[in-house]
Amino acid sequence: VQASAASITVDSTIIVKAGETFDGKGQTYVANPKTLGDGSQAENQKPIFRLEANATLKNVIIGAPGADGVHCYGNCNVTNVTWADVGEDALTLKSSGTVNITGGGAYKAYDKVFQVNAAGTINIKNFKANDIGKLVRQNGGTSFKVVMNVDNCDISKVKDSILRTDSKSTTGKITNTRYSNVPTLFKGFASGNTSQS
Ligand code: DGU
Ligand code: CA
Ligand code: CA
Ligand code: CA
Repeated sequence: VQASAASITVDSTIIVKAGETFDGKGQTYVANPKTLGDGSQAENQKPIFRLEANATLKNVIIGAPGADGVHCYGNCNVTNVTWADVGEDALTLKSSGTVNITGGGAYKAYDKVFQVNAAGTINIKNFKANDIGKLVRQNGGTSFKVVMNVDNCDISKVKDSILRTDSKSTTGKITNTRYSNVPTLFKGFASGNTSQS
């Protein structure tokens, strides 16, 4: 990890070990495009941060290139993390658990912000998103159950939808949230599995 005046370039994924907290103190972290990924839509880029079970990431700005953002292996807490220019995606749940995203925001996501590749729960609270494809996407074609909750968020300029799944057991709930320029709130859910208030 090399520090510069403006940002910290990450050459190899920063691992936050089980139960530990990484506090970025408001500094900006960017991927080394040669080692982690260029933040394009190419798959198989590496994350800037890998959170092991029950790890916490807080007070971080992820700048460009964002590569594959943050990977969570089990429960994780992501507090006051802002993706200034989302790379391939912003955060992925890689193995089952509960992801709590509180505060922060995501901007300039060509496609997905939060990618869910394992059963679990994603709680998004007090979060802003602008200029995105989708806020949450359960991995296409999967049928495991994901509980998606969005509360007190501010979401604007969305191309596709806020929450999207192909799973008939997945649920989506949006409360107390402001939208502008959002074509669809929920896509692919079974009837009765969504609520908005
Ligand atoms: O099915 O799993 O886009 O985690 C194909 C792959 C793909 C994932 C996903 C991700 O869906 O790579 O970024
Ligand atoms: Ca992807
Ligand atoms: Ca982007
Ligand atoms: Ca990805």
